[in-house]
Amino acid sequence: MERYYQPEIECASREQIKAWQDERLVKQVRHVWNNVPYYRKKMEEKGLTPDDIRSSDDLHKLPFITKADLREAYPYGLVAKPLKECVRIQSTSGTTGKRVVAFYTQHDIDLWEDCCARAIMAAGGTDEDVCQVSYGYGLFTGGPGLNGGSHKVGCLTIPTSSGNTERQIMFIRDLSATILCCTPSYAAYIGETMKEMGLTPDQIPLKAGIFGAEAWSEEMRQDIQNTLGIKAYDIYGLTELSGPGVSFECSAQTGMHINEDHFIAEIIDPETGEVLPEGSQGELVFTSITKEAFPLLRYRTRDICTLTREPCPCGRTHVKMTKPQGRTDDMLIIRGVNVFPSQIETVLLNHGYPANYQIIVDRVRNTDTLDVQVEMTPEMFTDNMGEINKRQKELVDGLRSMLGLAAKVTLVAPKTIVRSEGKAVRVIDKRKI
Ligand code: DLL
Repeated sequence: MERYYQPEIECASREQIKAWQDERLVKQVRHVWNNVPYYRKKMEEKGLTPDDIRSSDDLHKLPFITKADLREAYPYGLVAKPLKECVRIQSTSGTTGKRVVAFYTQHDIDLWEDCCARAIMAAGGTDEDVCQVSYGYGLFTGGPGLNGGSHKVGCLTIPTSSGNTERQIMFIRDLSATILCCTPSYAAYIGETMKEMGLTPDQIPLKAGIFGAEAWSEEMRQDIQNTLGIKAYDIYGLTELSGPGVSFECSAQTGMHINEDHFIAEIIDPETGEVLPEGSQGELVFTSITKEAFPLLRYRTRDICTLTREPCPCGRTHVKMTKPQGRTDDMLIIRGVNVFPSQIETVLLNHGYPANYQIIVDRVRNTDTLDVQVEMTPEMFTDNMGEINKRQKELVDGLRSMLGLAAKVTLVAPKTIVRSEGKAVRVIDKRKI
């Protein structure tokens, strides 16, 4: 049976959703115009005033906002509420440049946690469940977001945060956790550790997992589902918009419903900025229409995906996004060919390898090189060079037909590639361009 947290919203008619979006967008534009000089300036540069935005049909007129804007306005330049009304910040990991700091009023936190509660109930969660939150807590939004959602559903919540994998497994077993929330790469690692401890899926009480914060393929989903004996649901979000729960998967497991009462989604051509028709693949752009402290209008996520409003068997009416195929800034251009790490992962998993791999890109004598290091499982491990060469060649062929590119593949011994407890680092680009 499909479960909803807020059925009157999640299953509302398309007309009702559009009416909410129209009204909230108009209000939001006035809010930022009145309270954020940075936005007002950007709108003025385009010759716009709030009167030009009368409904969501006018959304395309507004300027985009990008990560560069967020950095320029750091730390307080985009805050739309007096600081005394803000109660929390969260922040991205910020591997390059300045961190992005997002602000929340109590109302913003409430709505964010509602979105996470919707995700948990869509994964079958109820107040009878024990939900272990193994996303990192702290500045990262994963732990706090799912923690709040779990409380709203009424689950018994175990805030383990990430790390200490054997203790994670101990809690899952001792406290009979039924739902696990963490990154997919950490879920795979937990599964691997359970196997090493001699545990089979039927000895583990888990029934569902809510995994996101990084790209993961369908093949990886199958792998995790089999190892943990659960149904694995995807969840998407970003700090700039609140955190996890911007969209989430339902029982159909065919894309993630975007919480359209809070976010308006568009797909644009990343080169030209032009809005693309429904069904086209492109860059996802979000406008947050209910956030008070840190509202973003037409924020370019750099995530690449497709939107669909085909009716969903779960009964939810909100638009669905496909799993992000990658990020515009994740895409590697290797000898002129566009390569997404997710394509490489698909080839590896299709050949029976686990998702423990590293992609090393370099430039040698003006030519790009692509080296994929792939870990063997203990069962497939061999030191027979003939056998290793044969398997490496199979993967090279598989990658050539997926990417149209010659790659070098190196099979490495089990446990050589560092495991991730949060977001996995798959790509090392050594090129200095
Ligand atoms: O990763 C929020 C989150 C936490 C989502 C827990 C889901 C679960 P950031 O650290 O700001 O926020 O990173 C946001 O991560 O733009 C995507 O590129 C990527 N991402 C998030 N969820 C998914 C997903 C959190 N399900 C960036 N699939 C986003 C693929 C994802 N990529």
